[in-house]
Amino acid sequence: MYKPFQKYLEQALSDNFELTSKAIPEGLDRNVSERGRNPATIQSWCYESPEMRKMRYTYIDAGDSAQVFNGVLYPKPCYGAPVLGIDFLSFNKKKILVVLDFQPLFRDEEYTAKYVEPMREMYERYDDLAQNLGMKFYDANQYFSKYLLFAKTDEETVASRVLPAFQDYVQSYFAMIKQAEPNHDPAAMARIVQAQKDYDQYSAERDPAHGLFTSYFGAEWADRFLYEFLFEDAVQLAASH
Ligand code: BLA
Repeated sequence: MYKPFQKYLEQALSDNFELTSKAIPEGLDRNVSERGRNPATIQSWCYESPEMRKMRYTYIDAGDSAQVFNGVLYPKPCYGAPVLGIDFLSFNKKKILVVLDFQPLFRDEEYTAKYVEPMREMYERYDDLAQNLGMKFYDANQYFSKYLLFAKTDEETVASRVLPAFQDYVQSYFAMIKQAEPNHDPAAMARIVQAQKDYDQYSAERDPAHGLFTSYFGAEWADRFLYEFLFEDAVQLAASH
Protein backbone atom coordinates (compact mmCIF):
# COMPACT_ATOMS: atom_id res chain seq x y z
CA MET A 1 0.00 0.00 0.00
CA TYR A 2 2.88 2.38 0.70
CA LYS A 3 5.23 0.94 -1.95
CA PRO A 4 4.67 3.98 -4.23
CA PHE A 5 5.86 6.14 -1.29
CA GLN A 6 9.02 4.10 -0.96
CA LYS A 7 9.65 4.21 -4.72
CA TYR A 8 9.16 7.97 -4.72
CA LEU A 9 11.54 8.46 -1.80
CA GLU A 10 14.20 6.26 -3.41
CA GLN A 11 14.04 8.18 -6.68
CA ALA A 12 14.10 11.54 -4.90
CA LEU A 13 17.05 10.46 -2.74
CA SER A 14 19.12 9.42 -5.73
CA ASP A 15 18.11 12.54 -7.69
CA ASN A 16 19.11 14.89 -4.87
CA PHE A 17 22.02 13.34 -3.00
CA GLU A 18 25.25 11.52 -3.63
CA LEU A 19 24.31 8.38 -1.75
CA THR A 20 26.51 5.85 -0.04
CA SER A 21 25.03 2.74 1.57
CA LYS A 22 25.35 2.64 5.32
CA ALA A 23 25.71 -0.78 6.90
CA ILE A 24 22.78 -2.22 8.83
CA PRO A 25 23.85 -4.50 11.71
CA GLU A 26 23.92 -8.21 10.99
CA GLY A 27 20.48 -9.78 10.95
CA LEU A 28 18.56 -6.52 11.24
CA ASP A 29 18.30 -5.59 7.56
CA ARG A 30 15.61 -8.16 6.90
CA ASN A 31 13.47 -10.66 8.75
CA VAL A 32 10.49 -12.87 8.01
CA SER A 33 7.91 -14.02 10.51
CA GLU A 34 5.41 -16.83 10.10
CA ARG A 35 3.79 -16.10 13.44
CA GLY A 36 0.89 -13.93 12.32
CA ARG A 37 -2.16 -14.55 10.14
CA ASN A 38 -0.08 -13.59 7.09
CA PRO A 39 3.69 -14.00 6.74
CA ALA A 40 5.36 -10.70 7.65
CA THR A 41 8.48 -9.40 5.99
CA ILE A 42 10.41 -6.46 7.39
CA GLN A 43 13.16 -4.89 5.33
CA SER A 44 15.27 -1.79 5.89
CA TRP A 45 17.54 0.46 3.87
CA CYS A 46 20.10 2.99 5.08
CA TYR A 47 22.21 5.63 3.31
CA GLU A 48 24.39 8.63 3.98
CA SER A 49 25.42 11.57 1.81
CA PRO A 50 27.67 14.62 2.13
CA GLU A 51 24.75 16.50 3.77
CA MET A 52 23.00 13.70 5.65
CA ARG A 53 24.53 11.38 8.23
CA LYS A 54 21.78 8.73 8.27
CA MET A 55 18.76 8.20 6.07
CA ARG A 56 16.90 5.05 6.99
CA TYR A 57 13.58 3.58 6.04
CA THR A 58 11.77 0.35 6.74
CA TYR A 59 8.90 -1.47 5.06
CA ILE A 60 6.78 -4.06 6.82
CA ASP A 61 4.67 -6.14 4.47
CA ALA A 62 2.26 -8.52 6.15
CA GLY A 63 -0.34 -8.46 3.39
CA ASP A 64 -3.67 -7.06 4.49
CA SER A 65 -2.73 -7.53 8.17
CA ALA A 66 -0.10 -4.80 8.17
CA GLN A 67 1.54 -2.40 5.78
CA VAL A 68 4.04 0.00 7.34
CA PHE A 69 6.44 2.50 5.84
CA ASN A 70 8.60 4.23 8.45
CA GLY A 71 11.67 6.39 8.05
CA VAL A 72 13.88 9.05 9.60
CA LEU A 73 16.41 11.27 7.81
CA TYR A 74 19.08 12.92 9.97
CA PRO A 75 21.21 15.84 8.72
CA LYS A 76 24.91 15.99 9.57
CA PRO A 77 25.77 17.98 12.74
CA CYS A 78 26.83 21.04 10.71
CA TYR A 79 23.15 21.46 9.83
CA GLY A 80 20.62 22.28 12.53
CA ALA A 81 17.68 21.42 10.30
CA PRO A 82 14.90 19.18 11.64
CA VAL A 83 14.90 15.45 10.96
CA LEU A 84 12.38 14.23 8.41
CA GLY A 85 10.03 11.80 10.16
CA ILE A 86 7.79 9.40 8.25
CA ASP A 87 5.36 6.91 9.81
CA PHE A 88 2.64 5.43 7.58
CA LEU A 89 0.65 2.52 8.99
CA SER A 90 -2.20 0.30 7.89
CA PHE A 91 -3.61 -2.53 9.97
CA ASN A 92 -6.20 -4.90 8.48
CA LYS A 93 -6.88 -2.21 5.85
CA LYS A 94 -9.06 -0.59 8.49
CA LYS A 95 -6.86 1.32 10.87
CA ILE A 96 -4.84 3.63 8.64
CA LEU A 97 -2.65 6.23 10.30
CA VAL A 98 -0.28 8.62 8.57
CA VAL A 99 2.28 10.87 10.26
CA LEU A 100 4.73 13.11 8.43
CA ASP A 101 6.78 15.96 9.84
CA PHE A 102 9.95 18.00 9.79
CA GLN A 103 10.67 17.12 13.41
CA PRO A 104 12.27 20.10 15.18
CA LEU A 105 15.30 19.49 17.41
CA PHE A 106 14.84 22.74 19.36
CA ARG A 107 11.86 24.80 20.37
CA ASP A 108 13.23 28.35 20.64
CA GLU A 109 11.80 31.23 18.64
CA GLU A 110 14.76 31.62 16.33
CA TYR A 111 14.74 27.94 15.40
CA THR A 112 10.99 27.93 14.87
CA ALA A 113 11.16 31.00 12.63
CA LYS A 114 13.96 29.48 10.58
CA TYR A 115 12.76 25.90 10.16
CA VAL A 116 9.12 25.55 11.16
CA GLU A 117 7.34 28.67 9.90
CA PRO A 118 8.48 28.07 6.30
CA MET A 119 6.44 24.82 6.34
CA ARG A 120 3.20 26.68 6.78
CA GLU A 121 2.25 27.34 3.17
CA MET A 122 2.83 23.71 2.24
CA TYR A 123 0.97 22.50 5.32
CA GLU A 124 -2.06 24.60 4.42
CA ARG A 125 -2.42 22.72 1.14
CA TYR A 126 -3.07 19.52 3.13
CA ASP A 127 -5.10 20.71 6.07
CA ASP A 128 -7.46 17.75 5.58
CA LEU A 129 -4.52 15.59 6.76
CA ALA A 130 -3.91 17.66 9.89
CA GLN A 131 -6.55 16.30 12.20
CA ASN A 132 -5.28 17.39 15.61
CA LEU A 133 -5.56 13.84 16.92
CA GLY A 134 -4.43 13.38 20.49
CA MET A 135 -1.19 11.51 21.08
CA LYS A 136 -1.03 8.56 23.48
CA PHE A 137 2.60 7.57 23.15
CA TYR A 138 4.35 10.83 22.37
CA ASP A 139 4.15 14.41 23.58
CA ALA A 140 2.99 16.58 20.67
CA ASN A 141 5.13 19.42 22.04
CA GLN A 142 8.37 17.47 21.81
CA TYR A 143 9.93 16.80 18.43
CA PHE A 144 6.75 17.58 16.51
CA SER A 145 6.13 20.79 14.63
CA LYS A 146 2.78 22.50 14.55
CA TYR A 147 2.72 21.74 10.82
CA LEU A 148 2.86 17.98 11.10
CA LEU A 149 0.46 15.94 9.03
CA PHE A 150 -1.25 13.42 11.29
CA ALA A 151 -4.43 11.72 10.09
CA LYS A 152 -6.60 8.66 10.43
CA THR A 153 -7.68 7.96 6.94
CA ASP A 154 -8.62 5.36 4.29
CA GLU A 155 -6.91 3.59 1.41
CA GLU A 156 -8.35 5.87 -1.26
CA THR A 157 -7.20 9.03 0.52
CA VAL A 158 -3.73 7.54 0.94
CA ALA A 159 -3.42 7.39 -2.85
CA SER A 160 -5.24 10.63 -3.69
CA ARG A 161 -4.07 12.96 -0.90
CA VAL A 162 -1.30 11.46 1.20
CA LEU A 163 0.97 10.61 -1.74
CA PRO A 164 0.97 14.18 -3.14
CA ALA A 165 1.49 15.57 0.38
CA PHE A 166 4.41 13.18 0.88
CA GLN A 167 5.98 14.23 -2.43
CA ASP A 168 5.60 17.89 -1.52
CA TYR A 169 7.07 17.47 2.00
CA VAL A 170 9.99 15.39 0.70
CA GLN A 171 10.84 17.86 -2.07
CA SER A 172 10.59 20.78 0.31
CA TYR A 173 12.74 19.01 2.91
CA PHE A 174 15.44 18.25 0.34
CA ALA A 175 15.36 21.84 -0.96
CA MET A 176 15.81 23.10 2.61
CA ILE A 177 18.82 20.82 3.18
CA LYS A 178 20.44 21.69 -0.13
CA GLN A 179 20.29 25.43 0.44
CA ALA A 180 21.34 25.28 4.11
CA GLU A 181 24.64 26.92 5.09
CA PRO A 182 26.81 24.48 7.04
CA ASN A 183 28.11 25.72 10.39
CA HIS A 184 31.31 23.99 11.51
CA ASP A 185 31.62 25.78 14.84
CA PRO A 186 32.44 22.93 17.28
CA ALA A 187 30.11 24.14 20.00
CA ALA A 188 27.20 24.51 17.56
CA MET A 189 27.88 21.05 16.14
CA ALA A 190 28.13 19.48 19.61
CA ARG A 191 24.73 20.94 20.47
CA ILE A 192 23.21 19.33 17.37
CA VAL A 193 24.88 15.98 18.02
CA GLN A 194 23.37 16.01 21.51
CA ALA A 195 19.93 17.06 20.23
CA GLN A 196 19.86 14.20 17.71
CA LYS A 197 20.94 11.78 20.47
CA ASP A 198 18.16 13.08 22.70
CA TYR A 199 15.72 12.55 19.82
CA ASP A 200 16.85 8.92 19.49
CA GLN A 201 16.59 8.35 23.23
CA TYR A 202 13.12 9.86 23.41
CA SER A 203 11.95 7.94 20.36
CA ALA A 204 13.38 4.57 21.43
CA GLU A 205 11.81 4.82 24.87
CA ARG A 206 8.37 5.62 23.49
CA ASP A 207 8.32 3.65 20.27
CA PRO A 208 4.80 2.27 19.88
CA ALA A 209 6.10 -0.38 17.47
CA HIS A 210 8.09 -2.37 20.04
CA GLY A 211 5.10 -4.62 20.73
CA LEU A 212 4.53 -5.16 17.03
CA PHE A 213 8.18 -6.11 16.47
CA THR A 214 8.08 -8.42 19.49
CA SER A 215 4.95 -10.20 18.36
CA TYR A 216 6.37 -10.84 14.90
CA PHE A 217 10.07 -11.37 15.59
CA GLY A 218 10.54 -11.87 19.35
CA ALA A 219 11.70 -9.54 22.13
CA GLU A 220 15.41 -10.00 21.56
CA TRP A 221 15.24 -9.06 17.88
CA ALA A 222 12.86 -6.18 18.68
CA ASP A 223 15.29 -4.68 21.21
CA ARG A 224 18.24 -5.01 18.86
CA PHE A 225 16.29 -3.49 15.97
CA LEU A 226 15.27 -0.52 18.10
CA TYR A 227 18.61 0.16 19.81
CA GLU A 228 21.09 -0.97 17.16
CA PHE A 229 19.36 0.31 14.06
CA LEU A 230 16.27 2.52 14.31
CA PHE A 231 17.51 4.69 17.18
CA GLU A 232 21.10 3.55 17.49
CA ASP A 233 22.22 6.65 19.41
CA ALA A 234 19.85 5.79 22.25
CA VAL A 235 21.22 3.98 25.28
CA GLN A 236 19.18 1.01 26.39
CA LEU A 237 18.53 1.17 30.10
CA ALA A 238 18.58 -2.12 31.96
CA ALA A 239 15.17 -3.79 32.06
CA SER A 240 13.56 -0.96 30.12
CA HIS A 241 11.09 -3.41 28.63
C1 BLA B 1 2.08 5.75 16.09
N1 BLA B 1 3.75 4.22 15.02
C2 BLA B 1 2.61 4.50 15.76
C3 BLA B 1 2.03 3.25 16.15
C4 BLA B 1 2.82 2.24 15.63
C5 BLA B 1 3.88 2.86 14.94
C6 BLA B 1 2.61 0.75 15.76
C7 BLA B 1 0.79 3.10 17.02
C8 BLA B 1 -0.44 3.04 16.20
C9 BLA B 1 -1.60 2.91 17.15
O1 BLA B 1 -1.90 1.79 17.54
O2 BLA B 1 -2.19 3.94 17.51
C10 BLA B 1 4.87 2.13 14.20
N2 BLA B 1 7.01 3.23 14.70
C11 BLA B 1 6.23 2.32 14.07
C12 BLA B 1 7.10 1.51 13.27
C13 BLA B 1 8.38 1.98 13.44
C14 BLA B 1 8.31 3.02 14.34
C15 BLA B 1 6.68 0.37 12.46
O3 BLA B 1 9.34 3.63 14.74
C16 BLA B 1 9.66 1.54 12.87
C17 BLA B 1 9.79 0.77 11.81
N3 BLA B 1 6.74 7.66 14.55
C18 BLA B 1 7.96 7.51 14.00
C19 BLA B 1 8.31 8.71 13.32
C20 BLA B 1 7.28 9.61 13.51
C21 BLA B 1 6.27 8.92 14.27
C22 BLA B 1 9.59 8.92 12.59
O4 BLA B 1 8.66 6.49 14.08
C23 BLA B 1 7.20 10.99 13.03
C24 BLA B 1 6.61 11.34 11.92
C25 BLA B 1 5.04 9.44 14.65
N4 BLA B 1 3.76 7.36 15.19
C26 BLA B 1 3.95 8.70 15.22
C27 BLA B 1 2.86 9.30 15.93
C28 BLA B 1 2.01 8.26 16.32
C29 BLA B 1 2.61 7.04 15.86
C30 BLA B 1 2.69 10.78 16.19
C31 BLA B 1 0.76 8.36 17.15
C32 BLA B 1 1.26 8.08 18.54
C33 BLA B 1 0.45 8.59 19.70
O5 BLA B 1 -0.79 8.45 19.69
O6 BLA B 1 1.11 9.11 20.64
